[in-house]
Amino acid sequence: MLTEHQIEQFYKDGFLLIPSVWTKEQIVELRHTLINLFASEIQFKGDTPQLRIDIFARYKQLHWLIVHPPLVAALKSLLGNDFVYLPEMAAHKSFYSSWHKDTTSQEAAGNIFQWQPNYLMVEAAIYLQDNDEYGGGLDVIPGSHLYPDLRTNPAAPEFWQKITPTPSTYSVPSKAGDLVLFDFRIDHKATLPTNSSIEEIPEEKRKLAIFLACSANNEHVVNYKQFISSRSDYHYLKDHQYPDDLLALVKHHNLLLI
Ligand SMILES: O=C(O)CCC(=O)C(=O)O
Repeated sequence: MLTEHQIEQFYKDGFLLIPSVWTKEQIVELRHTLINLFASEIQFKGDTPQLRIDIFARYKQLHWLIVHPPLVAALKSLLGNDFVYLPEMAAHKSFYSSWHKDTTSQEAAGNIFQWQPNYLMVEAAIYLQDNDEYGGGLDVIPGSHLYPDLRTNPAAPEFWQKITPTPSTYSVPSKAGDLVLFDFRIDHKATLPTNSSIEEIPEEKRKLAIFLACSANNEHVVNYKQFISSRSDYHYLKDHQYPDDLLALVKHHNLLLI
């Protein structure tokens, strides 16, 4: 469960680092699971050598993760006891995104519901290595979840220019086992290695990460699902179904998965 101070910090900064949500043994197990997953042949349209999508529908060995009590407690504190897991759950291997908001695409498509006062969608990021000179974590612009999107809104540059102090970047110092929660609207990117090229990163430090999209339980869940279902790269959502054993597990824990 998060403290009031942590919740305030999240609302102010747009992200929160929560230490030691997983044990060292669980991180070793997750790294092992993901290494095997990425070593196996691509089976599903939309997957790539760096990306596996819809991971909870497809991989039973990961089911325990979404009912992991410390994760669930953190999400309930922030999003409410009836929070919703969204159908956007992925694993990354050696993938490095550049600056964006997770609302950039929906905004580019003309949606504005992400700026409604009750909108609250977060990404629960599980980085399976420390964020250090090899990268492997998240860079953010603290506070930018409240600033307009520079990529979609013509008025944004003028807005950003007037902000004091000038917005700056911050590399979240996460350790393997920590949880990073970030608002979909925060400007963020993957932390790059500082001393080596991506190819030179030692195997045990190779970036592996899992992202779970979650929301407060309100009308924007339907808005977002409608938006992603309309995207051609989310073809897995056509006739999407979770397996019965996952639905039973989630129900047993009084959680919601749409
Ligand atoms: O690649 C990363 O580590 C950052 C995650 C990200 O950009 C995203 O989930 O939108």
